[in-house]
Amino acid sequence: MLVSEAEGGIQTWDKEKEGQEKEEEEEEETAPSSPNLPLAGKARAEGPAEVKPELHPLQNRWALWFLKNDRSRAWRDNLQLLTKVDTVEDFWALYRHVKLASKLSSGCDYALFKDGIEPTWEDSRNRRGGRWLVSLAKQQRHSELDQLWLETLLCLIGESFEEHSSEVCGAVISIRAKGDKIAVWTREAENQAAVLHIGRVYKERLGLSAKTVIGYQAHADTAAKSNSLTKNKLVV
Ligand code: MGP
Repeated sequence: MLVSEAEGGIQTWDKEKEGQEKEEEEEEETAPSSPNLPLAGKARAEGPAEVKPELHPLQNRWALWFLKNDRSRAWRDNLQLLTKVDTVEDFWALYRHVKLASKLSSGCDYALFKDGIEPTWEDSRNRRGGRWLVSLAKQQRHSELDQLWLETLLCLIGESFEEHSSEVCGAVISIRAKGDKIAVWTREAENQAAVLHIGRVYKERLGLSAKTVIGYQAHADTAAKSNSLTKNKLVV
């Protein structure tokens, strides 16, 4: 199965299930479920009322995507939606459940995007946008990659960019032999104030030194490029 590299039991997201979950919650508290499947609805339905854990809702629902590069297929066909989370508890259940990014093989990506936005340049909410790109040296995979990705995820779900958090679409980690990459995608490359604010906060949250420069690139430029170098619209 395509996603087996990323996870050991998460069922891939099934849109039809979305409607069914509510019904199941109401009528079947004891329905068997995968102990590893992070579903807020089930957690809410379980347990006697007095010990019901309090769940902490996220401001947005987020979808985790996985991409395993199979060159025999179209790029979009390699993209798979794993699951969605909308509480802090579900986020941690998911994070603990999937493989660390550093353990994925080259060519794989994880992407965490707001529900409803696909992690593609073509999605209408990304089309005019771009990304803050953190390019890592090969040796950073073992020392820093997982920590940087976790911090990126926490910036997203914690809505860390103040009023500009609404500009954030998601983030992608790309495992590559030539050097791994982490990027935060925003929706409007021309919205300079928001892009700069997000870049500055993000760089600080990652703990990057002042002399490390990260660049913001428009997806339109990345998609049109003929080599790996896309010009930076902004740097911090
Ligand atoms: P990549 O995975 O973003 O970077 O894009 P990688 O593998 O480091 O390669 P490099 O070109 O940056 O050095 C690899 C290729 O995947 C792209 O050249 C596209 O062919 C395809 N691709 C990546 N993305 C994010 C998209 C996308 O959003 N839409 C489409 N149509 N193709 C994409």
